[in-house]
Amino acid sequence: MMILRSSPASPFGRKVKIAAAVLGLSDRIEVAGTDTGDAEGPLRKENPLGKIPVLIDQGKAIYDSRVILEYLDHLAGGGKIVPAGAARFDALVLQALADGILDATILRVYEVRHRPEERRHPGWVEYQAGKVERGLAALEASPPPPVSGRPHVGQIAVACALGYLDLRFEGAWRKDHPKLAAWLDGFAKAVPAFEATRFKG
Ligand SMILES: N[C@@H](CCC(=O)N[C@@H](CS)C(=O)NCC(=O)O)C(=O)O
Repeated sequence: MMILRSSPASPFGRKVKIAAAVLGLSDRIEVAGTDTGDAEGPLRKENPLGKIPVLIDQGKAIYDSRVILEYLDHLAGGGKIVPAGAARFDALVLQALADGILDATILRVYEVRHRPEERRHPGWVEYQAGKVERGLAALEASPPPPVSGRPHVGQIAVACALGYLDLRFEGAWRKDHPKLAAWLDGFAKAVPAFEATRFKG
């Protein structure tokens, strides 16, 4: 049995859960709830960066989410969610864009969660928000290919990024990005694991 260290609301952990589901590997993975603020638990020994998700397989720690998705694809025989050939780089760049949107969104969330109000820096928050806005604009101008059958890593990552914006910013992105909203609806229909992994806290 592999262990996935994650938390229910983690969008990067959600990438791994969706990937495992579409590859038929979910029953080989046990999810262990993990608090990234816990200095004494195993997380910081397994991943010195103290970030989730981490996948433990036979005592070996695998991170970050991109590497875990690649690893699960390898376990499933390869070329399933990480396409082979030229399509590989389109999928990986799409994943990098979606992960970058997530990184910037998470920094905005942490600014409020971890920094006292008088020490917040609006210019820095706007700088992060700009990354999200430009990323969403690029995706609206050129939405990911619709999902038919199994999604690839780029499509999984975009769905998790949009799902996280829904969770933390009440779906405000939807109004100005109708094509992307329609794309996400299509993803949700094609990939039941998306709804199944939604954080309902
Ligand atoms: N590049 C990493 C990002 C992971 C990440 O930012 N995880 C967040 C939770 S969703 C985290 O662990 N935050 C705690 C911290 O940054 O210390 C990945 O793809 O897995």
